[in-house]
Amino acid sequence: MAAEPAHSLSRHAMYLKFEHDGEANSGGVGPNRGAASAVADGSRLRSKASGFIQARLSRAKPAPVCRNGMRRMTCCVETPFVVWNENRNGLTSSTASRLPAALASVGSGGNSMILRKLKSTRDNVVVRLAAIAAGLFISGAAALAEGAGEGHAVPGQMGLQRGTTPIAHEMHWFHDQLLLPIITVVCLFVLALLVWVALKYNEKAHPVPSRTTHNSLLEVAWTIVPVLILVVIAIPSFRLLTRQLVLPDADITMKVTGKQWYWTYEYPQDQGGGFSFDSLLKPDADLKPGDIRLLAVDNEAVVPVGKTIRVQVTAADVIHSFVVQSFGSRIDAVPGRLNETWFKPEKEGVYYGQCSKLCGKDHAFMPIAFRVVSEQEYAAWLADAKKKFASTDNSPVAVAAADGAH
Ligand SMILES: [Cu+2]
Repeated sequence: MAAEPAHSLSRHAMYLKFEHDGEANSGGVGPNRGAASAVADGSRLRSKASGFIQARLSRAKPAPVCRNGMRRMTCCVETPFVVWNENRNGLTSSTASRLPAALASVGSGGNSMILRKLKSTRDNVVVRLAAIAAGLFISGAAALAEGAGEGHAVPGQMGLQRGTTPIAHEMHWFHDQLLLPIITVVCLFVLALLVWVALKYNEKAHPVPSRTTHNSLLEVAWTIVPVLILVVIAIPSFRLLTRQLVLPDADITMKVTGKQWYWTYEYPQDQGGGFSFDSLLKPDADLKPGDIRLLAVDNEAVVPVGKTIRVQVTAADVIHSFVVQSFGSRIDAVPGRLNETWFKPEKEGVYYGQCSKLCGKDHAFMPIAFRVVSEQEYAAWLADAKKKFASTDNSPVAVAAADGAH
């Protein structure tokens, strides 16, 4: 029997011989009483198994029902795993070399040996699946760590843009350390339950369904546990929202107005400015080396590093939304209403954002660009900007709302 080619028919034969010989012996009824004689006579087994295969292939007879004790996973769950695995991988894997030996052992009375072989094959599958899962997890984590761009997204990035303000750090902690682990555990738990139910309580393995309808402890648990999870999420969530929306004392206040389809930045006179300018997407033809297509603008807003910047946000036409991911800032720009957000950049650089409210045909083409510079550079820029933008708006610009009047 060892010389027999280990094609799928043989594997199937092994399974059928091993598990359903009792049925073959007794005409399809009664307990598994033919097993002992099957071990004693390998050739007889083979012919019986072949008969079963023929019956199965021709579909003249329904699939054999397991009579080997419904609680045993090895009977109706394990073997499909073997067949599945072999069909998927062909016979190139190490299991291929083990199968002829397993078949040979039938003739020498090795039922328990087959069982061990099957178990080791199942373990192999589990190990492989675990390896795949671990690989995905590691590559995902690496992508999360590497993919973060400084001030903008990068191709192939997974995860959030690197944060550069206290709020952004807190948001990232909330997402990476709290939400992601919770959703991962919940998903894996639900997946495990589904797999368990599908394998253990399918029609084949569990032909007589349970009549259980209530389990008070279980029902209380699946009500209380999600509530507790939501409470655990809600506490830091509300704390973060509060920190975002309650503005600290600001060093600089500026005003940003969303328009179809660009942004206007105003630096009030009482904040050292007294000018405003429009900031439009740079067309492809104007891009210089280092510019990022669809993010670079003609006039960037400039702010000093390490200062608390308060941004008053409104719109002139339709609703826009002021979002700079690296700052953790997101606030709607609503015509006739003055919203506020704030950020305190920790690092110099250029940080990009986008309008995040569908506002018309060029919604995708009105980026936000903030250049964070040192205080000296900021002072120099202010002086230049006053001259550069003075002609565009002669009316003095002042902070729209008194401090603390929000
Ligand atoms: Cu917009």
